[in-house]
Amino acid sequence: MAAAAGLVSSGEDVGHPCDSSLPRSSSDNSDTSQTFDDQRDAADTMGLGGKIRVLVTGRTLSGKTTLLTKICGSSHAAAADDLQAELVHQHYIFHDSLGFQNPRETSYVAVQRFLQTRGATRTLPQQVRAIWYCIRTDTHMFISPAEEDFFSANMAQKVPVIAVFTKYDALVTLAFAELRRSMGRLEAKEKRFDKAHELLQSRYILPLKSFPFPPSAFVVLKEDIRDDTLNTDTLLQTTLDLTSGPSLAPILRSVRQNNIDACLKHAVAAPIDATDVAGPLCRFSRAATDTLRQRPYEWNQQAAPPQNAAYCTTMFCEKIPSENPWTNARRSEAIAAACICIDQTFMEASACAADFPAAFQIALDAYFSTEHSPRSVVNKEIAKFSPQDYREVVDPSSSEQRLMRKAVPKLMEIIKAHRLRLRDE
Ligand SMILES: Nc1nc2c(ncn2[C@@H]2O[C@H](COP(=O)(O)OP(=O)(O)OP(=O)(O)O)[C@@H](O)[C@H]2O)c(=O)[nH]1
Ligand SMILES: [Mg+2]
Repeated sequence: MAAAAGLVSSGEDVGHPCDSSLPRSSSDNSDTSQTFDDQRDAADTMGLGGKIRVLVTGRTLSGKTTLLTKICGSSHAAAADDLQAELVHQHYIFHDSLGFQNPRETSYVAVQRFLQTRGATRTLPQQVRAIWYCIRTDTHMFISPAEEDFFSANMAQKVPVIAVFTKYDALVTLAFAELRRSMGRLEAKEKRFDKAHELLQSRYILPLKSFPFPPSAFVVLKEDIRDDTLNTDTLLQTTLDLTSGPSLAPILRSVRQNNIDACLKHAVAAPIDATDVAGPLCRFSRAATDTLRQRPYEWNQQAAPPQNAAYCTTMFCEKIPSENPWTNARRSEAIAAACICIDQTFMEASACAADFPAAFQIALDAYFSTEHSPRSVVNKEIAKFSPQDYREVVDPSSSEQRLMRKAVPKLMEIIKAHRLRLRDE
């Protein structure tokens, strides 16, 4: 028999993070050893040797649980209907979903929620790093409504998807039957594998590739999954290729973004009453630096020493001079400007500028530039706040009866909606 598993095609290139349109700071000394870099982050992560979290999902009765039982051992079957259950393998942590055919099924909605929740987590080990989307090839439904939805609506977001074709023996039998209509038994037997490969391409792979968010790779399990001879080497190697090195960069970026966003509420709420408008800058910068510092694989510590907050405060105050007294709107504009520029610096500019202050200066210049003027759009939205937005009310999202100002969540929404992105993704 042919190889047990076949990689049909794979791959998605992630460009170098510094191949960007970001203007270089004049102080850039091109000493790349001192710069923050997504790719180096990715390399560091590999060195940590953490297990890779994989979601196994897809078509009903496509052999997902059988496959995982084979890979992880027989104890798995008992937890097969619990998506949260972790199946621990030497190098992987698997989650086994119940299958679906239609996007309205509860198991599909559960997968959707699971991916959203995991996507919002703040450490790499908590993130789903790959999805095995299993598709059985023994039925007449080549592409299901669930697949149409999954690969059109970008359900996987930044997580690479491997389409895993199962029950391939049935497709070979079908290929043989089709060939028999026009040729003798011996000839059909000889040509049945080529014909099955052709059917796989035309009925499954080409339609899947035509979706807006297609799988990153396609793997065929050519043997019966229940057989002892099942070989999963290609599947596991493809998973490793898609979850390490440069391929990891989008997930690392999203973890970093989640961490910065976690600091945002405090960065907005604390200074909204304060007279010192440089406060948001320092608070946000310190909180974000401290948070990211705890996770060395997500942040290069050298890139943001704490004293940088002081340099950045000076630069910031040159753009927004102190006012006495501050109006609510002016204070909100300053908070938004500080948060947007710091977010930009942590997320992008420091990947290419010489150091944190240089990167922050680039962000400030872009935000305050008259050419693009993101600042004017943000300020127009802040101008729509009413005086009541700045008064204290009970925070409905808090379990304790905590007081907050409506302006805080509104400002957070505005900041998130107007992230300053200078680099072409
Ligand atoms: N012919 C054939 N049958 C298989 C293969 N793998 C699994 N099966 C059978 O297919 C049926 C479904 O297998 P499961 O592993 O439970 O499938 P699943 O995808 O986990 O199903 P759900 O969780 O209900 O979506 C079982 O009866 C298996 O014994 C295979 O490679 N070939
Ligand atoms: Mg199952």
